[in-house]
Amino acid sequence: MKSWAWVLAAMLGAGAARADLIGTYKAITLDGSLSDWTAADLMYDDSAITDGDPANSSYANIYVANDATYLYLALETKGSGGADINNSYMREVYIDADMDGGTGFDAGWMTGGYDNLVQYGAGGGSYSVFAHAGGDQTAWSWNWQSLISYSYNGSFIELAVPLSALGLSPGDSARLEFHVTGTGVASETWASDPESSVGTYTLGVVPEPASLGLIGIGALVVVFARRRFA
Ligand SMILES: [Ca+2]
Ligand SMILES: [Ca+2]
Ligand SMILES: [Ca+2]
Repeated sequence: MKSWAWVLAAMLGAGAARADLIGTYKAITLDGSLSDWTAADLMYDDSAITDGDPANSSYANIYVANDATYLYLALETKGSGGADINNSYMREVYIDADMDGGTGFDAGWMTGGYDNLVQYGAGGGSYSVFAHAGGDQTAWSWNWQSLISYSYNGSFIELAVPLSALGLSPGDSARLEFHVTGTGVASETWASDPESSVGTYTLGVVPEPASLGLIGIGALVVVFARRRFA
C-alpha cells in the first residue's frame, strides 16, 4: 500500500511539473552568450515546444531566471541565424503576471489570461513590453510599458524585461506562454502542451545566508532530541 502510493505520487509529480520552474536569483549578462545559463534555468525544452517553420524561427530551448530588477529570458533558436533582431520574425512572450485567467489577453482559448506581452524582432523594430488594456479580453489592445534590453548572437537571444513593468517581485509566480509569427513564418511556434498546462515560473528569491541555514538545522536537532527523550 505504502509503496504504490509513493509511486503514484512520483508519477503525478513528474507529469504535472514539466514546464514549471522555480527560478534562480541571479544577474544575467546580456552578451548573446549561453555561459551564464545552466540546466537549472531550462523551462521549456524541445519536447515542450511545438516546432515552427522555418526551423530558425523556432526554439530548441527557453531559459528563464531573475534578480530583483529583471526577468531574464534566453531564447535558443533552431537552425542558424534565427536570433538576429533584424529577422522579419516577431517573437512574443505572453505573461499571466497575476495568475488569473479572468484578466489579460485571451484569444478565446487561452486559459492563462495574459497581462503582459513581450515583443522582439520584426525587422529590428520591436523590443518592448506591453500591458493588456483591460476590458474585452479578446481584444488585441495593449499599452506600451517599457523598452526591454536585449542581446543576440547566432542562435541565442537574451532579453531583460523590467519587473516593474510586470508588477512582479521575487517569490511571485507567473505563467509564461510564447509564440513566433511574422513575415516568413510558414508555421507558428507555441508551447506544445495544452494551454491549460502552460508552465508557471516562480521568481527566484535571494538565497539565505549559510548561517541561517545552520541555525535551522540546529533547531531541527533540538526538536528531534526532545521527541526522543519525551
Ligand atoms: Ca549571457
Ligand atoms: Ca520541439
Ligand atoms: Ca491574468
